[in-house]
Amino acid sequence: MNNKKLVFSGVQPTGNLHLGNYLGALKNFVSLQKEMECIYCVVDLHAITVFQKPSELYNNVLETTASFLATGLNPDKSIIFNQSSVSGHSELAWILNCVSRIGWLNRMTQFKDKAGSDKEKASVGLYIYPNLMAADILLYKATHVPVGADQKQHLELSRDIAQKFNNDFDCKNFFPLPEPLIPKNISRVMSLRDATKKMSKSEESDYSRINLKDSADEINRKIRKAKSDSQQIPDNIKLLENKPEALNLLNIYSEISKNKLEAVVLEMAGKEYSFLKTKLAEILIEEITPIGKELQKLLKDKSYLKTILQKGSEKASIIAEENLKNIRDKVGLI
Ligand code: AQP
Repeated sequence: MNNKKLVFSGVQPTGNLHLGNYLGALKNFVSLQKEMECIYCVVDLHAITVFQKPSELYNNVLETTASFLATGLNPDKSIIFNQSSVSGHSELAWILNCVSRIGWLNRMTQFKDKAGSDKEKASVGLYIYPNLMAADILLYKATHVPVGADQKQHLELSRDIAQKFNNDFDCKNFFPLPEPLIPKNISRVMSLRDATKKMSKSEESDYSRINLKDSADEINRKIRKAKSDSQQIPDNIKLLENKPEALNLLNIYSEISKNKLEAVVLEMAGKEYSFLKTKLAEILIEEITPIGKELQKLLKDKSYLKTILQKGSEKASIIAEENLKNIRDKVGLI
């Protein structure tokens, strides 16, 4: 078996990237490119599982690419490309649609959340999205996948699909079983308006999230308006169990300030939440606004962004084609 470590992950071009994408995924992407070979993909085929206006999708693909670069991904170190430009993703997804089981997909909670109460009206693509995600990863025989906690279930499904393929086609270890790399401290950043939901691009209220493009004023305003608690900050984390909004703000502060949650709670104990909010806005502005400025600069040169995607796509296609040849062979396709 090939023991080479290879990282793959993707981000949907469905709008402004936010603090959740940054802490749950992008920050990890950047540190991994120092240690391993990495492939990072703007997953445009995933985005269209929910209708996207074509002109908005086009711009969002470029903006997600710019966000990758602005947070520190280096196209000379990592392969950066958009999913639809390498047709092997769709081809392998079809093969894996035939390996994956309907019962497995029926257990996916993200489909239930995104389809809402009227599942009959959801696209077929949204339902089989996890099979495409498995194809994204297995097409490159990736061994490690940095994602936020919300993607854990999909990644487990990718492992099940890889295992079943290896069994069905009698090729033990052909596909490695990909390992999730989920941030330990803050794996799920919650909405600033309702901390029972994750921070998300598609949430209607812009006040629910900090976007990478937000100005210092916007960050300040959003943190001030964020839900917290009317009581003072307690000196024990256990007392925050039923206060998800307060816990979310403290978690974000702990992650950005690189201090343990316990230490942050002790530092803030007895203070009003307005005190935490002032400090939190300060460190967020320091961390996020330089990314936003770089992002705005990169967006002025769309042809540069397209060149990055094209070069990445050429590199990704070479690996994908080589693996697809072997996959077709295993399945018996001529
Ligand atoms: N709130 C979050 N906390 C931690 N990690 C998160 N991620 C997303 N939201 C959070 C991680 O970011 C990566 C890219 O996610 P995505 O854009 O491909 O899809 P998503 O998870 O569906 O993100 P959104 O923002 O909620 O998009 P929409 O609203 O379009 O569905 C993934 O690794 C994800 O775990």
